[in-house]
Parts: sequence; structure tokens; C-alpha cells
Amino acid sequence: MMLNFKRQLLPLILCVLSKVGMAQEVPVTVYPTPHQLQIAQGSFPLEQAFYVKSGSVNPELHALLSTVLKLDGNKKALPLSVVKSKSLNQRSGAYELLIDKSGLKIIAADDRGAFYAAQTLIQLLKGRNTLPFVKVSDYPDVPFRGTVEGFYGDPWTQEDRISQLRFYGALKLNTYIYGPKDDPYHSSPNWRLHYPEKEEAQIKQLVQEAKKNYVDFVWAIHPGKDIKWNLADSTAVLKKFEMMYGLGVRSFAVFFDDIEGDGTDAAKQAGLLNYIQYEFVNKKKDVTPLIMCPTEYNKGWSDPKPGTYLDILGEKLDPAVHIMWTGNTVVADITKEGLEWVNKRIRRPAFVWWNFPVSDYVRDHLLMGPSYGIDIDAQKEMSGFVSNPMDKAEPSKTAIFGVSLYTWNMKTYQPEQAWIASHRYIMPEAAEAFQLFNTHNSDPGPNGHRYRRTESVEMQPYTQAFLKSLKEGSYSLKDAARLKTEFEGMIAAAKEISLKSQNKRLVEQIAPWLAQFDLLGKAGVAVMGLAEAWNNKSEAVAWTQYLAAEQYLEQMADLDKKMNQNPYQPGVKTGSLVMTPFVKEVLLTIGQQMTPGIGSAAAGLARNAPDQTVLYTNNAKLKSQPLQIGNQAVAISPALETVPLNAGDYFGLRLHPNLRPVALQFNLESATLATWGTFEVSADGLNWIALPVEEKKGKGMATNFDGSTASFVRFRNKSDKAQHLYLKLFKLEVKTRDEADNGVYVLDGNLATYSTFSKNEPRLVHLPKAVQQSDLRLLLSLKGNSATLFTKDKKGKELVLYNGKADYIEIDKSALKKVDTLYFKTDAVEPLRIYEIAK
Ligand code: LOG
Repeated sequence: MMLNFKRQLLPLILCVLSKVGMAQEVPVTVYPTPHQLQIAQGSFPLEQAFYVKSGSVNPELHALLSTVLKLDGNKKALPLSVVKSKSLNQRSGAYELLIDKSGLKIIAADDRGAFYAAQTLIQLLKGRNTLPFVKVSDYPDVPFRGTVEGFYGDPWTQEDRISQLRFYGALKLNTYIYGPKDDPYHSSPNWRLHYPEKEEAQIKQLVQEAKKNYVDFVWAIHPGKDIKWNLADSTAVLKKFEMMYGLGVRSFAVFFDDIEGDGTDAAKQAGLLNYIQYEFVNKKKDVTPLIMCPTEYNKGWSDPKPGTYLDILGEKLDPAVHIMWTGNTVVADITKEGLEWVNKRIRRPAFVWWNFPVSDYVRDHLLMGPSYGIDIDAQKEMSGFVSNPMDKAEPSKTAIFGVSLYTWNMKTYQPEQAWIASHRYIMPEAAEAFQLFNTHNSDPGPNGHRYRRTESVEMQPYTQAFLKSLKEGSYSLKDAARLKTEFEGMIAAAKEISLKSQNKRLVEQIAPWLAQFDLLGKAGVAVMGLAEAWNNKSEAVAWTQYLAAEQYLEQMADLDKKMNQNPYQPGVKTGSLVMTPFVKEVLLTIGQQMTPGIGSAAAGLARNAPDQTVLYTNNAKLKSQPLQIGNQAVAISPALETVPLNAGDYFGLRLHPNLRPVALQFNLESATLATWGTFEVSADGLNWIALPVEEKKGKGMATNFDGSTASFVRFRNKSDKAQHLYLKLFKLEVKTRDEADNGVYVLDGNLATYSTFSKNEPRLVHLPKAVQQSDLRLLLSLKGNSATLFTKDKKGKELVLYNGKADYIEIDKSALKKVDTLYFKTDAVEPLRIYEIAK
């Protein structure tokens, strides 16, 4: 199937044309971008045989090269040689790759460099039928590059890790730090103990896989929660490292993040690390430099006073040990200035622990956007750079791809282009679809770290313009067309990814979000249909589209309640920054336009709607606070800023006469609330009685409404002084007083509420004077069932007004003379809905 989204995919290419003629017009795509790559005129056919002098290429490299080259040539074939050179940039991984008519030559700083040369060659040959003459001269900018599996939550699986290590090898990333917070043998309680046999075998296997890919498998220990600063525990750490060494591990780290108490002592931490340096690293000879994660690992959490934690580390810790750093806050951009600040204190370039795309603090979101906010001028300020990824390993590759490009060749790094290239690299079978999905799944939503990402960047101007014109009562064709195309593209993309992606594990890990994305696309198409029909004054079509959109949104809400039910941030959010709010906003806006005259139940409208549920307050700041009205509850929308309450100020709700309060939930975030405030109820708004509540620090509930005649519920400042609080939650659960009369839900100008009727439960609605003797529109949802709408004459005889399956019914006032009650009946067993009866 053709995808109909139009976005151009600009592959990040080094489009190198030969100086003479156009013979080499094939784009060269090598990731990470080499420092120097020249394509010369000329090439070999792929069948070209090479002769490898025996012993000059190690067997693994030989095997790797023979996946793309013919290496069985006799002595008359062209020579292929690999030489180690001391004259190259001495950084591990540096290499040169020379292909010309005299043969193929790799010059490398070390085995890793030769391996990287082979990786470059493999990428050069992809999709090409000749072996071009090239000269590549290449090296990494950052010595240690890769990831730290350092998140909370389910650790990666063995298969996930193996797939990662291979990905790193191909992208010239050389570091994988193993430190999942929820591995009890990495942290407390079991850091002192042997891994069980099965885990030992798995770690052994990982170490082997890492070696094959020239990745340092760094095993980290997290002992700080219960470490004792004595010889026994220093020995325990050393012993554990010895065990891990026995499994093949040659790189080690000690983490002191997220701990309290004795473990946080900088001098003691340095002492332990120095002890490991002297007693273990120096003695072993084949162990790479130690890495430590400090307790004060970001500026926000660091004591700024000279001579404190970071300075103590800087002074006491052996200079050979790397110190990790997450930036100015826990989850932060990485800047040159930020690193300079810490480097002065720790007296060495920081080893960056970048908390992206980790999602353990926003588990209902995916962070699939570009790796941006990392300074391309900061190379000299860092010794290493590792990304802390999501618990979803495969989807994390999008961000890790960016980290590879950034850390290898920093000055040329362009986040957006790297991100676009990552889609082709990771999911070539459905690159455009994957990109579209990622475009709308990147912002983590509001969170404790206040870390936000751009999302739906290209669509935002369209959504804003479209909503603006919609609210002004007009309709922007151009914006509508673009948005509709985008939503259709989302449906197509969700399908395309599930059907075509070769990466089943990736699809499995994003499956709940893919399903949600598909529903969002469908809801979007429906609201665009709604807007179009509404603009064309096709009310019946508009109503059908309204119902469709609402149904998809309900399915989204359902999915959000059923899948990914972790205890932290349960649920599945997609397009949460732009596209989902847009769909809801269009639905609400047109919904209000469809039921004019009454509108939302904001306080200012109370005069027009004496019967409606309204905000009840004398406080200036709260006067226009919107309400959230549903069938089961009415809430005052939360306010972000503090709310000042003068003496005597109050706020609360006045309910529709046919609603009664059942329970109140509140969170007013004030430690002293009970000393100066009171909750009250009233039947008439004149006579008030205190409402008993259970309350702690401004948070609590009241359930004692039994048999209440109350229509008003409020909170009041009973003191003689001004006070303030935060309005986080003020929610009243409600029930109807007269179950038979659901006018409260169908005459409230609010499509968020509705009444139901079914075979066992026919319904009547009393029409207030204001709507008698007028043409009426009925907004129903019959779901394909037949229903009958009738009135009764004086003798009780039924007079049928309508009988059929339509969701949208118009009734002429001539049929409604002297009618003050409408009756609904059906044979359907499932409850059918009456959303609104409007003039
Ligand atoms: C933890 C880390 C966690 C991350 C993001 C560090 C050094 N430690 O606040 O395990 O994944 O933040 O939630 C952290 O970042 N603590």
C-alpha cells in the first residue's frame, strides 16, 4: 500500500561525486559520518578477488571481510592488507581505509580500528554493485561512547542486549555499561553475592558478544545503599569484581547515585575507588579505566560551596578514574559551560551520563525523537558519553544512533538529519512510517524533571491555525487538507510498521503505542470529517463523525486503562503534546457550536442557564476557572498557580437541581488547611452547614452526603486573614436525584454528558419551558438499533414522533405543540445514548 504522507525523507548522505564525470553518483552513506572520506574515480567489480597474506588478518576480521569481499584469491589477485600503525591518531578505533587499483589497505591504530574499517567497508558496499576507490581517514572524537543500562524498571533481556551490542559494533560505539537499577546483584541487597548460575552464563555470553563487537562490557556495582566503610566491604566489592573478572569482564564501574546516609561520603567513596585502582586495576593490567557515578551527579543536586563533595572527589580520587555527570539537572541538555563548571571541581573531563531517551520517570510515553540538546562544542570537556536508554531496547536505537554520530564526529552532528537517517538504518522496510510514528511520540509530557522534547513540529502550525479559524467560526481548507492527510498517514503508518517491519521485537515493544497511534489517526480523520461536514452545514453527517471520533477517543481511554499498567505512570500516551489535544479540542469546540445557547457551564454563563451545574465562587482569580463535567463527576479544573483566598473567600460547585453529591475528593496542598478553612454544604446557598472531611496536608475526601439535599458544596476561608492554597483537585462525584428524569444530562449543552435508555430502561425527559414550542434537534447514538421517540396525550396514548435508526433527528415545532415530556424506548438491550436535545 502507498503511504500518502508527503514528507520528504532526506537521507543523510555524503554525496560525493567524482571529479571527472558522473560515474560515482551513488550516494555514500556511512554512519557515523567519517572524518574524511574521498571517493576517487574508478572501482572494482564486486567479484574482484583479493589475496590475504596468511597471518596478516586475524580470523574474526577475515570472516567479517569475507561477508562482503572475495578473499580466496591466489597470489595473482590484488593484495588486501591490514597494518597497525603507530603514526595514526592514537585513539583506539582510529583507522584508514584505502582502495585503489593497487588493492585494499587498512591501516589501524588497533584491532578495534581494523574492525571499524571493515564496518565502513560494509556500509560502503550496501546496495552497490561495485567497490569504489576510496580513501577514508577516520577516528572517534570521544574516547568512550555508548550506553549505560542504568534505568529503573525491567532490565533488558539477554536477546535485547545481544542485539544492542551488535548495533553498537556496526555504529562504532565502544562502551556498554551494565547497571540496571532493578538487578539485585548489581545493587542492594545482593551486590556482595555471586550471580546465580544462569545469570553467570548469560553475562559470560554478553562479554563474548561485546568482545566480538569491540565494545567494552563495563560491569557496574551499586553498593552505596548499605555499604559499610570498613575493610570487610571493600573486600566484598573487590571479591565481586574478581567473580566478574572470572566471567570475562575487563571493565568496571561503581555507582553511588540515588542513595542516602553513610554511603554518600565523598572521601570514603574516593578511598574505595582508589583501593580498587591499586588492588585490582593496577595488578590485573588488562582492565580498562574505572568509572564512578558520584552521588552529586548533577549541578542541581551538588553542594556549590568550595571544598565540598565534588571538590573532595576531584582532589582525592585517583586521576585515572572517570567521574560521571548528567548535566545541570538529572535529565538535562549537555553544554560546554555546564561541563566546564564540573570539570574544574572534579579536576578531569566528566564522563557524561546523558539521561535520554530513558523513560523510567514517564513510563506511559515513548521518547522517539531526535537526540538534541547535546553541545557540538563540548568535545574537549568530556572523556566519555553514554546514553541512558528506555527499558524498551529496540525503540531506544533511534536515539542511540544519534549518540553514535554525535560522539564520533561532533562538529558535523545534526540532530534532525541523524534522526531521519536512523529510520532508514533501523527500519529500512518502513522508514517513512517509522519516522511518522516517531514524529508524534517524542515528548515525555509534564514530569518531575521538567524535561520536555519537541513533538509534531511540522504539524503544530497547522493545528494552531485550524483551531484559531474554527473558534472564529470559519474553516481553513488548506490546513484541514494537510491535517487530514497527516491523520490518514498515521493510520497507514501504524499498519505499515506492524506488517512490514523485520524487527519483531521493536514492534512488540511499541505495540501498545502503535495501537493507540492507529486509534488517534482514526479519531483525527473523524474530527476532520466532523469539521468539514459542520462547515458544509450537513448536521446529520457532522453528528455521525462526532460519534465516530468520540468512540475512537473512548477506545483510546480504554487502552490507556488496560495496557502498560505499571504503578508509576500507567497507561499509553501518544501524540500527547499536539495531536491528541488537537483532536479533543476540535471535538469540544464543534460540540459546543452544535449545542449553542447553553455552552459550557462556566460561571459567567450561570445567568443564561439557571438550571446548570456551575462554579460557585466569590474569588476573582477563580471566577473563570473551567469545569470538567461528566456523567459521574463534576470537577473544577486544576489551577497551576497558587490561589490567594481573602478572608471569607470561597469556591465550590452548585449542582443542577437533579444532581446530588455523593463524594468529594480534594487536594488543596496546604499543610495548615484545617486551621483556617472549612468545607460546607447548602441546599439553597443561604444556609450552610459544615461538611465533615478526612484531611491531611490539604488532601482528602468527604463521603458523608447520605440523603443530602445539598445542591451547593464549597470550601471557605473561615479565618480573618488572607490565605493561599493550590487548587490541584476539587471533584464531586454525583448521582441523579430522580433516576427517571435525565434532563440533567441532555439539556446541559454539554456533549460530555449523556443519558441512556434500553429495552429494560425506557427514558423520559421533561422539557423545560425554554425549549418547549421550538424546533428540536436530537443528538443520539443508537449504534444501528431502532428506537421510538414519542409523546403522550392527555389519556396517556402514545403519539409517535420518530421511529428508526437515525442518530440525528430534527423535529418540527408543529409536532411539539403542548409537549412537555419526551419518551424514548427501544428493543435494544445495550444502553443507547441521548447526548443532547437542543433548539
Ligand atoms: C538515576 C537513573 C535514572 C535516571 C532517570 C542517574 C545517575 N541515576 O534520578 O537510574 O534512570 O535518573 O530517571 C536517576 O541518572 N535518578
